[in-house]
Amino acid sequence: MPELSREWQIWLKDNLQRGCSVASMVEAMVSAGFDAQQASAAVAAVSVGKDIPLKESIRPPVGEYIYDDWPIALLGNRIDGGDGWATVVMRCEKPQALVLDGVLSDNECDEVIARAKTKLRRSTTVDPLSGEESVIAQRSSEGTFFALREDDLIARLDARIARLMCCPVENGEGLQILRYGVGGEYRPHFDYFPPADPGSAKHIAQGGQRVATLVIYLSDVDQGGATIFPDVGLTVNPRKGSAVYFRYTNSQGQIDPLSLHGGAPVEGGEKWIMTKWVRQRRYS
Ligand code: PD2
Ligand code: ZN
Repeated sequence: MPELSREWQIWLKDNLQRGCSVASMVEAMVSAGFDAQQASAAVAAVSVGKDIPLKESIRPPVGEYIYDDWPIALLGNRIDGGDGWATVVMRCEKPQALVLDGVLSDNECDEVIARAKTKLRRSTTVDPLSGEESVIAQRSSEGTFFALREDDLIARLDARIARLMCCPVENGEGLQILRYGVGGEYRPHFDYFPPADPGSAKHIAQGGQRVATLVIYLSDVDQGGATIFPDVGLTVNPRKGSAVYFRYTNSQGQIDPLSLHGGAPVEGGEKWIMTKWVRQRRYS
């Protein structure tokens, strides 16, 4: 039985669910560099519901990742956002994660939602093979992006977030806004581009690997919708104006397998978030 990375396993399951033919999937795997026999065996196994062992070299074993000192300007339990302070209410060392209160005011949350509402589209994820954005069941939300410093409000938020995350504004991608209705979720995934995936190269070419994420909650959620880190049993409940920060690429370029995370299904009400991803180098 061939060994496959987590990303390839997800890709196989999603494509089977979408009704792709076995032949087209084998062909895609072969053009990504797999041996034809191995590709056929993998597609055949997944199509009859068999588990394929995970390839350890692609999902690095826990313990190898070296945690840098916190690259965040913590002053006691607070971080300076330039135009206000955020409070650290939870800190996790492995993976490096912080829960922050007071990142956005209620008015700012409402204003961002109002601006995003008119341009929502079904969310996409990066196809591990081609690197193209595609709609998959893995991610059932609607979303939109704001260009860096798109308007005065967004520029103020980009600047505050960069200060909180301790990185240049230009290393950040444009803010992404997501809305999940009841049942909406984002199944566990990594925010970094898996280095072994053929589709990652074109994303890493601009600005390098993703280093850290800040998920800001723009709304309270009546029930469900937590951000979860399943490998370490961490659950962060959404609260309007608060955020969860996590870091998964260290100064040596290693990636942290414990940063696996997801958005649990919303069970009541709706969930709005704003996400900032930061790269190793200037991105925009
Ligand atoms: O909605 C979330 O809580 C969530 C969970 C995991 C968002 C993201 N990842 C993301 O935007 O990357
Ligand atoms: Zn994520």
